[in-house]
Amino acid sequence: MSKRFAIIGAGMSGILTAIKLKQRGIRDFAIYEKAGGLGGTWRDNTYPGLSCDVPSHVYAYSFELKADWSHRFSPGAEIQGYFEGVAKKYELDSHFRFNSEIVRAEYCDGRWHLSIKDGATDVVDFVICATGVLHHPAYPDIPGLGDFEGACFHSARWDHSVPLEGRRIGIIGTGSTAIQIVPALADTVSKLTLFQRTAQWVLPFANPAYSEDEKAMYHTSPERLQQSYDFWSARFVDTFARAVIGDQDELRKIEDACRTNLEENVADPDLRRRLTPNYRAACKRLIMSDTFYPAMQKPSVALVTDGIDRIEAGGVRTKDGVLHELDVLVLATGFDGHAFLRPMDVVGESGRRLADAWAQANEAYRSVAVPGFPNFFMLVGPNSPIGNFSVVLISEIQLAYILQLADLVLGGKCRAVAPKEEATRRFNVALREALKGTIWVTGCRSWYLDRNGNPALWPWSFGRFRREMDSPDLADFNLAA
Ligand code: N01
Repeated sequence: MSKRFAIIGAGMSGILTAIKLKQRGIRDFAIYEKAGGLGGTWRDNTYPGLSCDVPSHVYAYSFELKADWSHRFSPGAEIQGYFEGVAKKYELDSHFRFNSEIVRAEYCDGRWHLSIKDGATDVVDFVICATGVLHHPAYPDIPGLGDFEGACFHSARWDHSVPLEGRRIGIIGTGSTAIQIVPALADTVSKLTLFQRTAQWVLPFANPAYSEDEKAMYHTSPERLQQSYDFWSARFVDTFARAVIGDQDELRKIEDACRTNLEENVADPDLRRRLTPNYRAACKRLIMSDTFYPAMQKPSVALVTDGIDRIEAGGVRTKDGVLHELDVLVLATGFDGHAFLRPMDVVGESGRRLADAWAQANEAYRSVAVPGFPNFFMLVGPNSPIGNFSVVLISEIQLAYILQLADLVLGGKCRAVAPKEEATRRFNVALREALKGTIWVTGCRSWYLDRNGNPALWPWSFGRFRREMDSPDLADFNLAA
């Protein structure tokens, strides 16, 4: 009997999974998506200035490189268009089940029984969760948030019906998102107030447009396109990825570049002081921008560093007593990067709940599987190397690993596969130990850190990730006969 797969999530990882299943001749699968369309983060985020902070040539499937990206870091709408185009090319339409949130997945009699929010059900042999990381908006716990009388929305839920031209806009937060919004709006609004709780290190990365000649060159020469993919991949691996896990030389170069950027590009000493972070560069996700500092010095833009006391009908009142009057308030306050599959109720063998297994911490075996949850896999799960590399390549590597495990079942070697408790514990002990040597735990607050203060990232090199994910060590798995 053929085996059925459910893919949960129609973003980058879900589309990838569907393509790879089809390429293996597997047709019996559905892609469940709670929203009304595909694209994940690129569907949800539409804020002004949105672009990828990973170069376009590497933010693409390795088997589906795109020659005609408009910019080195392409705009969000273009990336969304890329995923829509790829899904169309691979004829995934009939597999999508939009507006179909899986609320429960229960392993029963050797199969996964899925309950969808609208009451529908499905029974499958494999579940591959592609539910994303930066997916659940984090709303700030600031008194009076509901009292504001103007328009107020999260950056990932941008309300495009709200006019911005000539109006007073406030932005809370100074992460990658806010730092893209500020330059995009600085010339449109009458006043833009950026409420900064913590300053950011900013690496000056230019975002040139690709010329028509360059696009034509990449189009006619797949080798050159591949070279560009390899170049940007290697650049990440050799610099940034090494720095964050402890290469002090690389880290120093990044710190120097950030400091020089601030010193050379922010003229006013007081503004420079207020934009100077008090923690080490790359402790938080590093910001790449050469437009943020110029925007912050425009007459229409104000930086507010006094803490927020409360939000009132007319605007934001800071702790110094000043009311910053606003027409629109944008919450660029990030995401809960630790929710993973939640709020889905996942029940594995012997009634074991994922919520209980993860009550203390999200612990997985090499980010992709959890003991007691057979034939159930995750892409970009806990401790994936998301802080250091292109998430697309990470997902491809993890999926190739997962499909090798699925092959054991598909090939009749076993009925079900799940990691052993002991192997998972061993992996997580080593992980915690290695995380102590990373830049992420050097004393800053960031979305990387879980409630125990542990970064949800991969603390080793990219080479090690590739090696460990090349093929499963079957001694670490229970193969049910
Ligand atoms: O969110 P963040 P983000 N009062 O968590 C502040 C990816 N990304 O959406 O630093 C006041 O980084 C908070 O302050 P502090 C990228 O991986 C990718 O900007 O905690 N302020 C911080 O400044 C990125 O890392 C792209 O003190 C409050 C900000 O809100 C990740 O998404 C583009 C507050 C949150 O920053 C998240 O970035 C954009 C409060 N109560 C983002 N609560 C692309 O490549 C929070 N803050 C497309």
